[in-house]
Amino acid sequence: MITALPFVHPDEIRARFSSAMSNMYQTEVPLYSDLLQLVAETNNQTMEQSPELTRHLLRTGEIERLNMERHGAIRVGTAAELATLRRLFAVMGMVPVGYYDLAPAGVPVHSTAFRAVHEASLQICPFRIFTSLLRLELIERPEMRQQAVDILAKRNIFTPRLIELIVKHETAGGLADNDTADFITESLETFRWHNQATVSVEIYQQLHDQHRLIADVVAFKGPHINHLTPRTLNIDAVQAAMPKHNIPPKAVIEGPPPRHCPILLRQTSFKALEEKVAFVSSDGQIIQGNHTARFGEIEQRGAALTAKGRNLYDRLLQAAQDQLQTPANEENAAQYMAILSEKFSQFPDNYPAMRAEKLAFFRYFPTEKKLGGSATSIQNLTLDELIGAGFIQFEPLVYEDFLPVSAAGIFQSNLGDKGQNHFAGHSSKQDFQRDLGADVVDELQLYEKTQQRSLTACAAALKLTSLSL
Ligand code: OOG
Ligand code: NI
Repeated sequence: MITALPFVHPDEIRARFSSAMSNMYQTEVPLYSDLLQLVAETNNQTMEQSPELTRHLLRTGEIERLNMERHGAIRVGTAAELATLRRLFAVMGMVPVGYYDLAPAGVPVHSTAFRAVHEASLQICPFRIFTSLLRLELIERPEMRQQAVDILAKRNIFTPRLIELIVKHETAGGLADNDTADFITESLETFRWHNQATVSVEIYQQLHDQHRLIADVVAFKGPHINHLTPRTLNIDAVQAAMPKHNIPPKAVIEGPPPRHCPILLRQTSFKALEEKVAFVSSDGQIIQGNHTARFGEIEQRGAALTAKGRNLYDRLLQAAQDQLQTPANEENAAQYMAILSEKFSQFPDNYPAMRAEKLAFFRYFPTEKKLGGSATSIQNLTLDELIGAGFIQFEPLVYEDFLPVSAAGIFQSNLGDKGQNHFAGHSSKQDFQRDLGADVVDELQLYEKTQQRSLTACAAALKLTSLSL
């Protein structure tokens, strides 16, 4: 009798992959290791100093995922590469969520984030990967565009064994333990750093003159992971401590200002490293040179906002940038932060108000309060009344996604000052989805569903026939 080997759960594959990726990046970029240590120390201190925050992390379970929480970023050059990545990430239960157009901010890419979608899966491993596709159509000179297309057409970023395992997953419905180990080793091959370029130093320079990003995507064997970002509970503290640890931070933290109740995402990064690269001429001659691509980043995550909350966020951020007039930089960083805080005084900074005004998504939990003889008497209570009577508590849902303006700021800080201000050309979500071979998931619907599932669980615990917002 043949017994089928049990499949490893995609959540487990993702957890193993995320940890293997982190180990690989620690050996590739030792400064990332130092950053991890700094973040872990700061997180412990922050929790010691704030019992309220610790209680919140315990209630939502976030405390268990904190130390393994990270996101990475990669950039690819062709539709075929992007579509195969989608199939690769599907093995780990990661699907494309959201569409980010970075062209208006001067970065010739559009992107999505591969991640798990269900709160139970996110709890096991929230690993996400920001994935960008180079928009070759934005390269102005046709002969350069064609050259990039030709170079990219020659490379294969996936090993044959990896493709075999992806197909096996698709046809059999999963991967067994030994295949999982192979899958992880083989996929790391796609994301590791190659210190040999695929082009000559002259071609590299031409690509680089068009845009540094074009050189980074086109001149190498594969989409090297360009950063891995741990999650901190206090980004201001880490930003302040970075220089003392010889980790140079960018001038300003991207995203909202510091708040009592954090929202969305705040991010900062350290400058890209200059790394030695061997360029190969057509006659096989090797010339040593440099390339800067890989950097480090940290982030602090807060509440996921509803469409209404997000509109308010976008409006206040824009107002702050309009008032500053020039892009935030080293000289005006303090002034920018002051303007930002002033603008955001319009965004309520306590959870009950954010809930009442429907600015954020929440997760509802039944409390310890016993029903006693009140099972029938609470039947007709509204959610607000049940909260008021102490039967239900709520916690903000953590934002699992990215912010296009912040992402562009992170890109820019690593692309130097020569970057173009913006690319004309319309946003093309449809083109992106065609290249990806699938539609991207709408993140707002995911938060909505998680919120609703928590209400359903409360209704069951309190023996209510239904419960709605
Ligand atoms: C991606 C930059 C965006 C983030 O956290 O917003 C990003 C890249 O540089 O490839 O990672
Ligand atoms: Ni990032």
